[in-house]
Amino acid sequence: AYNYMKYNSWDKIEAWISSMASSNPSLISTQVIGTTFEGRAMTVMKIGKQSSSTKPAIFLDCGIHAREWISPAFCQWFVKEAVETYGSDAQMTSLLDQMDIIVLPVFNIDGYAYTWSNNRMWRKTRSRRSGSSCIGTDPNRNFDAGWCTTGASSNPCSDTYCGSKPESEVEVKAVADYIRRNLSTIKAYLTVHSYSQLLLFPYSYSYQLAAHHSELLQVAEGAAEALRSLYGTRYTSGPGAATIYPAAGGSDDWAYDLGVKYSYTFELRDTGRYGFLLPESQIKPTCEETMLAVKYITAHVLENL
Ligand code: 0X9
Ligand code: ZN
Ligand code: ZN
Repeated sequence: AYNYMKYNSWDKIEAWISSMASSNPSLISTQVIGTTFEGRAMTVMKIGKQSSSTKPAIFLDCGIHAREWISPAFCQWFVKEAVETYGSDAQMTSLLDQMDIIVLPVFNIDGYAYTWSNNRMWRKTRSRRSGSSCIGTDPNRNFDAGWCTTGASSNPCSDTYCGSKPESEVEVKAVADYIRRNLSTIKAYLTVHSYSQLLLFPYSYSYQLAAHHSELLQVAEGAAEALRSLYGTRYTSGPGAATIYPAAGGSDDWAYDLGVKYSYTFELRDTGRYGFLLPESQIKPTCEETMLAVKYITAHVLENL
């Protein structure tokens, strides 16, 4: 059986995506949305009860940053829980009856594979460009949202390199194209990072408050309270710029400005003791508590369709 309580290599995750889809055909369909710089297929899993009409959807991605291993572990956990609890858990059942959750289990696959093979602390993509021997762009600085104006670097050797232009990274372009193509159905954008125990929403490229600031804050605080109810884990909620740091080119700000109102970035456990090297013993509790926050947000999105 698949071990959700361990970190899994890309090869294992890739095989898991296929096997989950083939063993749950009534709940999961897959679609390849692009190819990474090194040629790996980017596959999204659409989770939801099949319907003849197009359902509203939530886009959930994990693994934008390669070294944040708890993030892909959460996307896998989410899919497992969805499949296991559909039909028994009332909230999950009504969610999947009414909406589709589109899960991208690993956004930055090349970077993730590199953290397994060469450098555990790699963050960026693995793209090469002429004129520099340094490799990779920060995918969360490469979206077209105040691109490279603050908290990002134009130096290709930096860990926060914004790329040669917005969407220069094929992985970013693939996700942005998918969301643009499906914009009329996508009601929320959730992206999972680590670490710091934060629930962030726009803006990060500016200190300006989002048009829906008070609703976004209220939902974030409710989600953080739900998360805390399980093991007492404390999260801080707020707009990215003021809560973590100003940083342009992020997926959350981009999705929000495109029109996806409920746009949130999770920064999962911990607050720095283990940081990116979160022990496997914390995978289950971290994922279980995060499920409560994600379900809280989805319930709010459902109420406001
Ligand atoms: O800096 C980031 O991209 C995220 N933190 S991390 O430690 N996982 O790298 C925070 C992203 C917040 N949102 C934006 N900056 N748009
Ligand atoms: Zn990150
Ligand atoms: Zn609500």
